[in-house]
Amino acid sequence: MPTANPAYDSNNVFAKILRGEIPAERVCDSKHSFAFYDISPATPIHVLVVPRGAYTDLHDFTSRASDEEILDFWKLVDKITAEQSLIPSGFRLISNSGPDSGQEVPHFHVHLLGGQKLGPILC
Ligand code: D5M
Repeated sequence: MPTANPAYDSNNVFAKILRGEIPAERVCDSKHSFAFYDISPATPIHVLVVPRGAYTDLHDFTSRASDEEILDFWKLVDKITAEQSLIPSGFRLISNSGPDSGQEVPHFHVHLLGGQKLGPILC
């Protein structure tokens, strides 16, 4: 993994989950990535997928992570949605990035939402 981004706050809640300092309800994991249930689900199934490395947002992840980490991450997303059939009748993938998005936790993550008929994308 590359040198930590100086803008990365290692005290964020997902960093603590990854270090095992606070609990999370695991969905599945892989060498470079971890998936767990959102603590305040917006839909009946609401999973968060994070890389284990210290990346603040999508651009930070894509520009600094290795190809192996990036492939591992998207493969885990695909495993949850396709192989594991956790969200069998469709899902939505969202990643908040930067202040305008309302990103609360400054560790790159994607939300996998499903388990109900979803309405139009919110603005
Ligand atoms: O979304 C951050 C998400 O992280 C938000 O949906 C709540 C969730 N969250 C916060 N703390 C926890 C813990 N401890 N476990 C599981 N989920 C958590 P964002 O895209 O940053 O706005």
